[in-house]
Amino acid sequence: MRVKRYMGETVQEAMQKVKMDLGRDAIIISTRKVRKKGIAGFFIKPLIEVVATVDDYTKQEEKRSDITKKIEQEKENSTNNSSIENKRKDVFLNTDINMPMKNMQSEFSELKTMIDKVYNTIKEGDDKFSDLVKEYLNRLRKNEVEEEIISGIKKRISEDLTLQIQEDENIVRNFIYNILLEYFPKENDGFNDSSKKVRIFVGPTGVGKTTTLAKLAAIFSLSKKKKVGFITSDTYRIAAVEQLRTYSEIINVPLSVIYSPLEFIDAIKKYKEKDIIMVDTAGRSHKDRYQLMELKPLLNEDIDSQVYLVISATTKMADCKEIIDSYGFLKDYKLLFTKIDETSSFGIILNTTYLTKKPLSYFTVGQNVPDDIEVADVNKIINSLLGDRLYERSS
Ligand SMILES: Nc1nc2c(ncn2[C@@H]2O[C@H](COP(=O)(O)OP(=O)(O)OP(=O)(O)O)[C@@H](O)[C@H]2O)c(=O)[nH]1
Ligand SMILES: [Mg+2]
Repeated sequence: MRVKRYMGETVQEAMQKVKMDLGRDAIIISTRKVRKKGIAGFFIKPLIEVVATVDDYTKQEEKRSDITKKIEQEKENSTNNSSIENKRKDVFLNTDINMPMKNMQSEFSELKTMIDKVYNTIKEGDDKFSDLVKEYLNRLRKNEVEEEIISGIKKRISEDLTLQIQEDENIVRNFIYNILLEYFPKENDGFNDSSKKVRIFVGPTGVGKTTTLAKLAAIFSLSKKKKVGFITSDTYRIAAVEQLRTYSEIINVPLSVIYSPLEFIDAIKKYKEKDIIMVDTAGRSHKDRYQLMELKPLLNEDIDSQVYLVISATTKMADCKEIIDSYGFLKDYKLLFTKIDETSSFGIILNTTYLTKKPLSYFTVGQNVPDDIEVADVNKIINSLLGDRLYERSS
């Protein structure tokens, strides 16, 4: 790993030097203003010092190919042994390399969900429910709705609907619809909502925070004629700042890059005349609590902000539970689901709302900026859970 220091008169200039020298994947370790020592230093504009590094990619590649060679060798050695012994070794090798211990917990939780599902479906074989009700319960299961929610629905059906009434599709569908509706907090963000000026987007890596922020900024600024400003604290990789800078140029929205909590407050002050300030943050692994704590200064109590927890609809529910847990330190937030176009099971949206009791804000349904975003529509989600195909693309 190479660690180097770069100086510039502005952040952009120093970053340019980093990029030229280390490439786009450079990782920024620190950025600070430096003054020349002594009294004279106070009369000269401070310089910007950026300390950056880049992972030694080739070493990693070498390591990887060493591991591959080792596996090949192990496999070759074992071809002479008995087939059972072979299989045992293969399983051992695959488990060892592809399934690190930290994933075991999530695998276990998935297995448990599967067993619950099978058990509950078998139990439904009794005479308490009509085939129609069973069909609807299975549609929910297909959408990966949590068994706890399904059990609640079954309880209400067996209490309130006789077997004869359970044959009426309208009644059954409406009954389940209304139960599901209770799980979604009412408050929704429209594109016209202007209750909060500062909007902060947080969430795991790669879920679509920056793209979503650009979509919303384009709508607010171009269609709704609002004055929008961007702030990003994602200075971890150069490519991340550049991604937002590109959007800021296309949409014609100013961008402030901040490196410290103090600069955050300054940037907010600078955007005094703006209607909406959108704050991008670095994607953080929910498994890294230390990294998550870096978000805390942005949640400054003196700044009235709306936080959006951005989650991809393609996330496995076991992982989603961990994400919700690790962002539990957020006082209040709205849920924003991305990549709805990439899934055909919508249970995650209901399950997360049920577990967090947080309202939905927006859904994103593709990569196009700004078209592929919509105000979260509870009605559409519930109908999708009940089997309608409303999020399918026509093209
Ligand atoms: N299919 C699909 N892709 C999306 C959607 N939203 C974002 N993406 C894609 O997801 C990828 C990651 O998007 P980003 O906006 O960079 O994600 P991010 O959360 O800012 O990522 P980090 O800042 O690295 O944590 C890009 O290729 C986007 O085009 C969506 O709704 N549907
Ligand atoms: Mg981003």
